[in-house]
Amino acid sequence: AEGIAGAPAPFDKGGVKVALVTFISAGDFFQAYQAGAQKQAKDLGIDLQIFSGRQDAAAQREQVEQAINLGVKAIIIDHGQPEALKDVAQKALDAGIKVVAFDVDLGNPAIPQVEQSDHELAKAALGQAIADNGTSFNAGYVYVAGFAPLDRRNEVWEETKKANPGIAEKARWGAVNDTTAASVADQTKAAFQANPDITVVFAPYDEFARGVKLATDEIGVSDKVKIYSADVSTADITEIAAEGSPWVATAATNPAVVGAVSVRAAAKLIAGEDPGHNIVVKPVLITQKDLRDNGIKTVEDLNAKLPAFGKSDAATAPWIPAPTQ
Ligand code: SR1
Repeated sequence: AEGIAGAPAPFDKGGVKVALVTFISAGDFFQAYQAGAQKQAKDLGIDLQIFSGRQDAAAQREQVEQAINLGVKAIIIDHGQPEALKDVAQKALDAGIKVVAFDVDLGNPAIPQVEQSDHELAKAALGQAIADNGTSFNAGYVYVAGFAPLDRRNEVWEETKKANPGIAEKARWGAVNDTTAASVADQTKAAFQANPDITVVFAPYDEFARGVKLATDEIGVSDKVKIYSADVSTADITEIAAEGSPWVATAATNPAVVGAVSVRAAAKLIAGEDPGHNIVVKPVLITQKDLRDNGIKTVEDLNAKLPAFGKSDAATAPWIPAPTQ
């Protein structure tokens, strides 16, 4: 890869090796995140090697070790289980390798943390749920503990219930695996069978929301239920905007932007610059009505309509080229 004229070393020469070690690789969010990271890497002359996660903590740990042995200049760790990663992340730092974490708290002051402002994201989605349904409703909640973004969103869910005693959580379910949406669909059917009075589902991960919609469509209750989620992709937009869809709002960043920010943070560290410790990409609220009224059909349409969604100023520098779309 070519270097960037006027950039600090080693970016003036190009060919800088960086690893992106993921925990979850499947699904629209993670694919778009990786694509955004890869685009920004290309523009920076970075040779980005992506290690695919299979929700396997031992394998991810092993991949961090492999990246260290490859002699990369930085490792981006995308999700994962902190206890399986803390010591190998420290091993990388000890070897002079910079480390950036996205959505996994490694509790290390030398490791910047990229996140999406999950509290704000959950507040936006739940604020819309209350605007649409009032402060008294029977809710279903999709959650899996142990993932930093889901745990942060859960804090807001707990606060929201506390502040609104009329919100009754009738059932809670969730799964994160190779086929998250299908697993959540099966669980949703069981939850609705036991609690047919659920009218609102908070499903703050798009794979969860997709699973809930699959189930409510299949059991014929989509006209009685409203789904509020996190994340967005072009496929999600199609599902949300579809005639009769129960999926009425989502709060989301553009995951490609988050991927680009993660790579820029790593690049700044390599160049000896400080990207900040907490690097936050702000979400926007997207409603079914917005999508329909504005004829938004793709993530590219959202980029064009909502500049705050399509780019982020986080971890920028004059020598870092803006990512090409
Ligand atoms: C299992 S964690 C899934 C979440 O990670 C990212 O933060 C995405 O927003 C997704 O909702």
